[in-house]
Amino acid sequence: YSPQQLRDLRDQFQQFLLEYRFGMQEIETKLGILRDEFQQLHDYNPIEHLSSRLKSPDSIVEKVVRKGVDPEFASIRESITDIAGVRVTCSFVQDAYRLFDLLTAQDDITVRLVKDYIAEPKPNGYKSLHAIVEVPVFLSTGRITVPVEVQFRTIAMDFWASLEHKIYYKYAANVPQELLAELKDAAETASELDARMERLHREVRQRPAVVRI
Ligand code: 0O2
Repeated sequence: YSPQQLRDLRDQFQQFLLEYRFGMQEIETKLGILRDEFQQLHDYNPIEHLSSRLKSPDSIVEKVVRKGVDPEFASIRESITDIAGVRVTCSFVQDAYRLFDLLTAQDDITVRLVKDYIAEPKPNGYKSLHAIVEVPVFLSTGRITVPVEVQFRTIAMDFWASLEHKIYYKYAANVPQELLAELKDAAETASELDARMERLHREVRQRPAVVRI
């Protein structure tokens, strides 16, 4: 590569990532609107935490190599669908599904893939509802569609996943068997807590409010 070709490649890569950032911002705005409207209408906030991240260049390269993807922008665009990621953390499982339904029902959103790891957890105990959605973004050059991976989960699922992630990296993916078993067990405990909190929440909502005079 000549220095000019390298500069062009850098510019193309920056533009490539920028498009994902825009897609991510569109999804964050949509979820923020749903949260604020819910708060206004029902005096209740179904989203505890909203976060987003762009995959790092290193992590994109690692996935391209691991999946044997052709290192061209077009192939990467087609095969790596989690470059833009938004995470929606809710108090209750029911809210995670409700937000998924409300987002995916919007008529400018196309659902490309859904992986329901809440209904079918991963063998290690991981739970979350994943959706790859495509959102339109309007640039000066016209309309593009950007895939964004949206993960819906509860606080308990998020707590578990963040610890598991740390352990996985600490042991460079070779986690000792007894720790894996403990993690699996902790995932069960997290699910029980989710079920219990949801039951309590439903019960409280059914009771009449105490009016202070
Ligand atoms: P990060 O740090 O969030 O960017 P892949 O495993 O990526 O080859 P696929 O089908 O693209 O396969 O992934 P999938 O199953 O939809 O899950 C991708 C993301 O979900 C991960 O992103 C994690 O955020 C989360 N995830 C999936 N499985 C686990 C798990 O077992 N434990 C934890 N803690 N998180 C999980 P990244 O890119 O791995 O990480």
